[in-house]
Amino acid sequence: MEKTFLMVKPDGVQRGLIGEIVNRFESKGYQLVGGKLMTISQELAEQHYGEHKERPFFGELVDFITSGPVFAMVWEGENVISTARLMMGATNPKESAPGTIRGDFAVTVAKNIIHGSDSPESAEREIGLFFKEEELSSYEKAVNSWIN
Ligand code: DAT
Ligand code: MG
Repeated sequence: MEKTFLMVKPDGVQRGLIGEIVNRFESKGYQLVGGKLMTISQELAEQHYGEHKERPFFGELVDFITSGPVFAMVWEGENVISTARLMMGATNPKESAPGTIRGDFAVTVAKNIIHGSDSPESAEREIGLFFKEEELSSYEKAVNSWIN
């Protein structure tokens, strides 16, 4: 089953949005297979956001993502990578539709509440950066036959 890496950023944790965000993915019908509150090191931040290292906002982005605890998660389900991106909304909250996480809870691009992998390759890479294999649970829920 497809898996993605999602993370409530430090602004989302400070604003008390972990439960709201977990609830959206649970209610949708996706399954949580890993989760932890953690503080990201400078090194992990630079690896995670490596694709942006030449961008002018890179320093600010690394400072922000290391500024407080994040809630890192792995979610599983059919088409979860691209559907989670839809549920998050556009990167810039000025363009995120109401009803999406960023559309409902964020105002500026630098503090946009949530991260989500953007492709199967980045999902695999990011899950590997944040989680050891033994930190992920594989389990069946009886309700799955009513979702898939
Ligand atoms: P996404 O998080 O939607 O995958 P991204 O990978 O393009 O977006 O950028 C990573 C993060 O960097 C994004 O969530 C917020 C920050 N960011 C992007 N563009 C920015 C900008 N122009 N100014 C400040 N921060 C920006
Ligand atoms: Mg991205």
